[in-house]
Amino acid sequence: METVRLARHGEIAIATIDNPPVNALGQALRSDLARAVADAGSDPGIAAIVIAAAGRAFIAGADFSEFGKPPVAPFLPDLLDAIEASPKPGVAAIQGVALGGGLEVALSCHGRVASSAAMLGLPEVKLGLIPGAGGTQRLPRLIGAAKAFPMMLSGEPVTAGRALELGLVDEVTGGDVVAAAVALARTLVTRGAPVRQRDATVRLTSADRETFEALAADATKKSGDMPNAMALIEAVRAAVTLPFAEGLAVERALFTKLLADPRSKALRHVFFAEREIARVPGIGSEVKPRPIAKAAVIGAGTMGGGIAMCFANAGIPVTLIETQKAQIDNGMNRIAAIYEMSVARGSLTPALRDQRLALITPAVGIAAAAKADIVIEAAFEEMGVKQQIFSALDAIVKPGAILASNTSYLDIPTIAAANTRPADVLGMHFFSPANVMKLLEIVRPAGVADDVVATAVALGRRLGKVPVVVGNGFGFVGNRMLEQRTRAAERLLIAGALPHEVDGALTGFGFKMGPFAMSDLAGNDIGWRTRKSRGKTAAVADAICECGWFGQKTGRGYYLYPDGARSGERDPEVEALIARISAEQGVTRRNFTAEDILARLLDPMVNEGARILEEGIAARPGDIDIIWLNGYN
Ligand code: 3H9
Repeated sequence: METVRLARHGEIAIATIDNPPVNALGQALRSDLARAVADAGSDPGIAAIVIAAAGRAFIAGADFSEFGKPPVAPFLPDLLDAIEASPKPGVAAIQGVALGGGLEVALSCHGRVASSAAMLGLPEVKLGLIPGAGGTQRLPRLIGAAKAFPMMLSGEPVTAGRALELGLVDEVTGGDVVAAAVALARTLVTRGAPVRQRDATVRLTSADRETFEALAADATKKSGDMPNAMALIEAVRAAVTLPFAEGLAVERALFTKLLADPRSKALRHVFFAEREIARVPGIGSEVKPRPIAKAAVIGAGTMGGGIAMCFANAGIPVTLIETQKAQIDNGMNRIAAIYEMSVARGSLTPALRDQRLALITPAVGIAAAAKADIVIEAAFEEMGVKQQIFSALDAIVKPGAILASNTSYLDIPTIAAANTRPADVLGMHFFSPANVMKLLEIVRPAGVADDVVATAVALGRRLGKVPVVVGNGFGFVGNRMLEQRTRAAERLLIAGALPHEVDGALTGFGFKMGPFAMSDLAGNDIGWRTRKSRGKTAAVADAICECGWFGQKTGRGYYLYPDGARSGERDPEVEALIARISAEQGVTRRNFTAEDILARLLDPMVNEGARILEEGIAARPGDIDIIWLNGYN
């Protein structure tokens, strides 16, 4: 057998799973495990079987890469039936994570021992699914539906200690988990016929059922639009009301249906894309990042301040640089106010606030960047300003220091040309608010050294970001696609739609915000300034800015924000202004359905994404998805 080693410890068989990297239950493993169970079952010298595993995971669950392909026997539910039905007790020796199908294997055993570092969970909901190999039926029988349901609904794994409290495992050990499992197996042998989860009904009391129904009602209120949450309720209800075999059939039907749901397919695609972005084409593990002990950020505006906070939050000392004392004071006050808000909310302790603030050194003048291992420029979005800074840095920073620009659109090689060390220059594009948003586009121009890119990626992770390496080109990936949507949204207004209709279509689709609410939040003047610098116009957007309606900060933009409101109200004046512009352009306004609006907003983005791939600005389609998930919600 390739994925399971069978050994003996006296009358106890030990089947050790070894299917790197995470012992996922692919066809080969299912087949080998089925054979190991059958061999142990038919061997008269064997009294019990311990299922153990090598590596960092006990079993990470079903093998995702098989989902969507025609299933090949042996099927996991059948294998678990065989383990459970065996007249010889089976004991799981859980040394690492037991997730999804992995925990379901353990649940089909007659006893479970976990090492103290193990984590156990049924995370299927996070993939738009529910457990599909008996988890929804066996877990409620083992620990009660009132405890099993929330565990499956959150999908969060529990520690071994918590698992013991829940009754999910029989024993937790800080020592040799296989030896402890062998000892438990011997005890179970002396007790006679093993207790099977399918027959266990002692926990399924009417009180348990009532608590579960109350939790289910609450979940329906909160997640009624989530098909997996609703399916989970149905499956657990089957566990507490139907015989085991019927409950299993209900679970199977629901699981199969969810597997084909596009939302689940998308979540699985994201799982792999998240791991794929760690692999930067052309940069292998032999490329070592440069050490980063000190940083400098140039520009203490909203972006620069947010970036400095990222460093402080990660425990890296950072010098925040401005040209004038008044500007740096403003910047530091803004940072202090943001930390203060976190303290008031209870998400940050005063001690941690002080520690973080102490890591940010305010300074006036670029010479303060001299000792930094990395300098991130977050100054005004103008090529001349950026070139001046990069030219000045040349004479100041130490050899090997990395020079990054936080530009959202500008050409990195043109910025780097102001400097004699272009191999050390790249883009590090943070998203606003920089201390919150996870996305970090790392812009890799031709000519930058590989170890500089590797350093930026490693640093991005240290800062708690999701770093995605992209090529150089106007707006890189995220903003380049966003620009297509922005233009389409403006065209929709002139053609007949209103701001709330456009925003509503996008939020209905699943975005957290529509383009006009987002522009009002960020400040409409930002786009206005960019358009002017590029000699571009947008009739409605320009007219709104000409009125001084810059968005939330001025109390009105595309919407009205009376008394500092955070969400906008329709503004009849804006709607009249839009109608006037349509008339001026000779456009007869018409109605749009939400579907029409979506197509007009999203199709140009999809096309732009395809062009981005074609030009090699993004390495893989999944990279674009990760950018949109983490940068634009
Ligand atoms: C399920 O079980 C359904 C059943 O109820 C019913 C069935 C009928 N399959 O994350 P990492 C790969 S649903 C295939 O970087 P870590 C991963 O792509 C399943 N591959 O390591 C990566 O590959 P690469 C429920 C998988 O140490 C490598 O393993 N289970 C799977 O940070 C290392 O992964 C889950 O949802 C898989 N199931 O974290 C658990 N899992 O190196 C999902 C991982 O080529 N997995 N890979 O990029 C995890 O949460 C984490 O991977 C884990 C390890 C905690 C296990």
